[in-house]
Amino acid sequence: MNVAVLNFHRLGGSGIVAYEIARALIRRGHKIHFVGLKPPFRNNLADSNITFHPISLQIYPVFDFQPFTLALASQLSELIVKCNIEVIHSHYAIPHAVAALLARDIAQKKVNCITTLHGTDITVVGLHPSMYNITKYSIEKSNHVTAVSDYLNRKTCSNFSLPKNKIKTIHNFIGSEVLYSRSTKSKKLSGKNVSLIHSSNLREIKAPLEVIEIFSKLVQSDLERNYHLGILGDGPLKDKMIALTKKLKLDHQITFYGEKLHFNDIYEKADFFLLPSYDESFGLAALEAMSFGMVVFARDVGGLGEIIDHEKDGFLFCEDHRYIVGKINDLLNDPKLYEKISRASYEKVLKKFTPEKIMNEYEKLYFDF
Ligand code: GMT
Repeated sequence: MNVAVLNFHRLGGSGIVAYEIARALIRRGHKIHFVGLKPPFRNNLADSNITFHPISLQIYPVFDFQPFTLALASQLSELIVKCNIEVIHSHYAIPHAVAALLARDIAQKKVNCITTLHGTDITVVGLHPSMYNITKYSIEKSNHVTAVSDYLNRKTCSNFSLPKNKIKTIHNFIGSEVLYSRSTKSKKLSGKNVSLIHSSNLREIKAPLEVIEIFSKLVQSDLERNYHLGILGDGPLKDKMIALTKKLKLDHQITFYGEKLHFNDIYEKADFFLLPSYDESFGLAALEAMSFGMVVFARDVGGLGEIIDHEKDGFLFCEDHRYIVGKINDLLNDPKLYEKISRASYEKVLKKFTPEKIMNEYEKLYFDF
């Protein structure tokens, strides 16, 4: 099948998921057409079954804002005809699903419009009064709508007064090239050196300042060990994080890596992952960490409980930082327990979150038209 994929090219969970779905579809013999301003962040356009179609924008002084959605819809409608597009898979309702529906109407062809909801398109953007009606419309008019967790599914149905069977939950997964290349299937603690990771877009919702506060309390709790925290990603709170790091005199123990395309070497060596987000429809960052056997501590919000079984393959916490510090110390003092949870975390990914498990569900929707 010829499948057009609309997604945000910037580093972020939805783009990563769009790209991994595309790679899995190629292995199943489909042809993928990424359509957007730039190729996806994690891209390998060397594959002859992937084509990138750039969208051009008209710069015209009358426009206060360039109408990207309209340009996308217009150029996508041409591609539907030229490339015989049978499926448009939109990641994020706004603006992608809307552009897909418009393009199909313009082209007047039979095209299966599939929309995958990732989180903030529903919990933030779509709920804003300026976008509510068009978000609801894009969901109602798509042929199939998927959400990356039951949590997001329920929330969308309730926020937009949709029937319960309108949306199908399909969890995210870890791409097989990434997953099966892991050299560590479970981790062992390495004596006095303890390494922690946080990775996000460093926005308010990810509570990245709390990551530094938790780390500081951990360092204070045992001055005998050598702790290191690695921060991956970039975003609006980075400067405040750097200032807090300096204030707490943690400069030598915290590294800001920025946005990193290749992070295997860092993740392979890390023991714990911190994700104190205030909301997280799924938490792909946590799943990626688990696929390296890291022990994840995540706030008990959103869809994180659909990934982590508390105290079995990771930890879900509420407000109290003392809980995290206490639990990390317990695990450091009991390396066998640490290893058990680390192994369980990797095995959970293998058992539930591989393309082999998830992709059949997407493919069924592609053919159901
Ligand atoms: O986490 C973000 O803010 C980025 C956002 C995105 O669209 O890239 O992530 C959302 O989609 C990811 C992939 O499905 C999920 O793993 C994240 O939980 C979700 N973010 C939020 O719900 C805040």
